[in-house]
Amino acid sequence: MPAAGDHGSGNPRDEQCREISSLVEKVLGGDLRALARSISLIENGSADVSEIMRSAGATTDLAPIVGVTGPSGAGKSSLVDALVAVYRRAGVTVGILAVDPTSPVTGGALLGDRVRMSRHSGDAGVFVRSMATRGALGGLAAAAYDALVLMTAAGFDRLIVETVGVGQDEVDVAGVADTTCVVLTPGAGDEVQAIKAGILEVGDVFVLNKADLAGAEQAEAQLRAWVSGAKEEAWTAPVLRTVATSEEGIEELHDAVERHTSWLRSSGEASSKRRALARLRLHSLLRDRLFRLARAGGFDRAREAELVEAIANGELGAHGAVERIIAEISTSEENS
Ligand SMILES: Nc1nc2c(ncn2[C@@H]2O[C@H](COP(=O)(O)OP(=O)(O)O)[C@@H](O)[C@H]2O)c(=O)[nH]1
Ligand SMILES: [Mg+2]
Repeated sequence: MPAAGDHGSGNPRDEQCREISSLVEKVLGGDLRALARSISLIENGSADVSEIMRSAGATTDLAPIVGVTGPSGAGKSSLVDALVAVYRRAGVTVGILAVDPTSPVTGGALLGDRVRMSRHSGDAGVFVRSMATRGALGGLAAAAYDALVLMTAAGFDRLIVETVGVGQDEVDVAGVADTTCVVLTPGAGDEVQAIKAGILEVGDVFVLNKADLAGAEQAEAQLRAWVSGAKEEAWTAPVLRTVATSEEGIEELHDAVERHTSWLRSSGEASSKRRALARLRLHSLLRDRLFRLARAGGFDRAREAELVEAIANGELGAHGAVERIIAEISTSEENS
């Protein structure tokens, strides 16, 4: 807060706040460059993130989020590109977030994505953004969510999150989506077998892409068997066959996604999903903030190294170490 008598001349904190609110003002007005800049701040774990998100307001009515997840090379970006074309024909605007925790932003996978999405470049109704960092405030899923909130604030009707790979990070990010499409291909049997449990659980729509390749029939049968054996729920996850490159099955995919979106609303599932997500975000942001507080309060890397050493040597239990850290932070708080 500015001190009393401050006339705004040169208080850097004040200046910063004004800058952030003017940036967010532009985002709310649909300025895509401002949107991109804000997302960069989020991605870099900037100290201004809380201020940005506060200024953007509590966007409770987030645009529906479609998650597209599955192994690398399955055709996710190609499918997203084709799906976006269907939305655009209906006049629906789309914000896309491609999340790849494994590669830097300049990496090959994302570069490929940009090329595949290039047909929509120049269309102001489509916003494509990559996000790669793990360092973001509250983790990748929280950063992805904040980016999607800003896209909603900028006026996009539909949001799509493409997550590369199928590790825990990606499943977490997929958890942000309202409707998760799991994309698989024929001949990826072994790979799929290994990750089966995780993806079967998160999938609302299953897509067997590259249905033009040999083995599509068997792969589809296998996938159907797995899906029907998975969780028993009110929503029956459809299994669709697509050829993203020639846009076969894309209208069906679009319809399945829209059907799931309507079902979420009518069944009340949407609000319980949002509530679960709100709790998750709250926890991850709180953990992150408390950790930063600890860092600022004396639990620096040197102190951390000492404690780690002590725990590893058996001189101190991890629980005992945490007690000490808390005591040390409290002391530093009282002295400040
Ligand atoms: N034969 C065939 N190739 C496809 C299909 N969909 C995508 N591809 C190709 O598969 C490769 C990987 O696609 P991409 O969309 O980048 O996959 P992602 O890594 O899952 O995003 C590209 O060369 C695409 O042209 C399909 O349905 N059939
Ligand atoms: Mg891709």
